[in-house]
Amino acid sequence: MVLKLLKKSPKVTTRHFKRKVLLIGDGAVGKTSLVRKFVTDKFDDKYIATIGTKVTKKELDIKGQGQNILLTLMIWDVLGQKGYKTVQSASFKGADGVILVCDFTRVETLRSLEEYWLPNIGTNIKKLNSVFVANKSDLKTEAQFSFEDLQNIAVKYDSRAYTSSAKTGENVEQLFLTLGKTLINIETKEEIKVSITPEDMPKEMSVVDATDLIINDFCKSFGDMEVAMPVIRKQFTKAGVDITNPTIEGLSEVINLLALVERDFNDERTTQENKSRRYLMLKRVKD
Ligand code: G3D
Ligand code: MG
Repeated sequence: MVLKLLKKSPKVTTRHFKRKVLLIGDGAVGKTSLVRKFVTDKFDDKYIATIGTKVTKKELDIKGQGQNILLTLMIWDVLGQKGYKTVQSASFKGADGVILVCDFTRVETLRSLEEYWLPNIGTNIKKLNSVFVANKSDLKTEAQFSFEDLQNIAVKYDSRAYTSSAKTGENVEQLFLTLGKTLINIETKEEIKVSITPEDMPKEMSVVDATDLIINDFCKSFGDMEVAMPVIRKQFTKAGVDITNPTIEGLSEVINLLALVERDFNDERTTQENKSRRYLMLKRVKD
C-alpha cells in the first residue's frame, strides 16, 4: 500500500520560498494603490493615508522545468512620510528586495529617491535587489520628468526601471514578478540593526520624532513588528490621531490606548514602565 502511494507521488516537485519586499517612496506616489492593484486587481480611487506599515501577502506560482516554485511575497508598504526614520529602519529589517516608487507628475518624488530613500536604505541594507518605478504613467500630459531620467538613476544601482500605472494596471504585475523572480535565487540575507533605542532619545524632538519613537518602542515590546503594526494603526484611529499631523494631546491618548492593549500580553509592572517611558518621549517634544 505504502509502495503504491509512493509510486503515485508526482514527479514535479514544488519548492516554497518566502521573501520580503519593501515598497518605498514619498507619500501619495501610489505605493498602496500598486499593491492593491497587484493583489486584488482593483483600483480604488479613495485615498487613505497609510498609517504605519501595511503588510500584504501574495502567493505566486512560478512554473519551471521539472519543478514548480511557490513564492510567497510579503509586501511591506512602508510609511511614506519622511521623518519616521526609526519605524522605517525597523521595517527594512530582513528585507530581500525593494521597489522604489516615484510619481511622474512630481519631479521632487524622483529626487527624493536618491536624496532620502536610498541613503536611508544604504545605511541599513548592504545589497538589495531593487526595481525603480515611475508611477502614474496614465497622466502623461502632466509628467515632470522622462523615463530616461529614472533609468539613469536605476543603472547607477544595477537596477531596472519601469513605468507603471496603478490606475490602468500597466506593468504592475511585471514589476512585482520581475523582482520576485530575482529574489528566488538569493541565498543569504543581510540582517540589519535598528540603531535608535529609547536610551539614545534626543533631549528635544519634534512631534513626529516622538511618534516614531513611541511606535518603535511598542513594536519592540510586542516583539513582532508585522503583528504590532495593525494594532498600532487601530489605536491611532481610535484616538483620532492623524499620523500626518500628530498632536501632543492625541499622542497622549494613543499611549493610554497602547497600554490597555499591552496589558493583554505583558504584566502590569512592565506595562506601566513602558507607558511611563513613552510619556517621557512625549515630554521631550519641543513646543
Ligand atoms: P501612497 O501609498 O504612495 O501614499 P496612494 O499613494 O496609493 O495612496 O495614492 C495616492 C494618490 O494617487 C491617490 O489619489 C491614488 O488614487 C492616486 N494614484 C495612485 N496610483 C495612480 C496611478 O497610477 N494613476 C493615477 N492617475 N492616480 C494614481 P487621491 O486623489 O485619492 O489622493
Ligand atoms: Mg500608502
